[in-house]
Amino acid sequence: MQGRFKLYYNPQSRASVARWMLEEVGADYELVPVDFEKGDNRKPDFLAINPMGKLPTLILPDGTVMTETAAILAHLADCFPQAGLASAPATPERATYYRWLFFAPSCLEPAGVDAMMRKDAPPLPRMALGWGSYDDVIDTIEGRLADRPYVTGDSFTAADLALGATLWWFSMFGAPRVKESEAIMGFVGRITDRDAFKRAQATG
Ligand SMILES: N[C@@H](CCC(=O)N[C@@H](CS)C(=O)NCC(=O)O)C(=O)O
Repeated sequence: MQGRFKLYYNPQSRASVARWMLEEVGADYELVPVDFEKGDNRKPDFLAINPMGKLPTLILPDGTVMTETAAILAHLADCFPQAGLASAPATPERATYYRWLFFAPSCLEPAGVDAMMRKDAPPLPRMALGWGSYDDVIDTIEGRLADRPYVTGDSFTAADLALGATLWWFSMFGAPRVKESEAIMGFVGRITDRDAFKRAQATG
């Protein structure tokens, strides 16, 4: 794909996941630093771009604004098919890819944030929660990774990046059961060994 992407960026944020993906696909991009401590993301000029005041915020080469990490990953995977990070549309493989790509922001992430931040609070009703329970989510991911290296099968896709980035983050912030899980930590080790991940960790 032609043109330069612009990523509003803070290394301590989900913008690092979008940056990882930009590195995976070999996109031309620039970073616009956003300092949370100075409140850059709550200033009117940034809120005019993303009224949520959140990162990642990605400007596509044509000026379109994108937010939502998983959506950004999906779009970049489609824009750079040569990177091979998405299955072909309207195939069973694509269905599986979507399933796990969406599982990251709709189940894994809220379940983990709830488990880490409301540790001593009574559990929320399982039926009302999209993620059911934290244990269901972790059991499901462990089951999925028990006999395959990546959630969609034998090769790495944007769905692995979405899930793996969140699991990596959970492993550092002490989310229950993550560090103890061989299947999960094996997966995290595989994906954080990628060159694009290492490049995205570089400062700047
Ligand atoms: N739903 C968004 C969540 C984005 C998000 O919460 N970003 C955090 C950083 S990891 C943020 O920008 N926080 C700053 C704030 O809310 O003031 C996504 O998946 O991309």
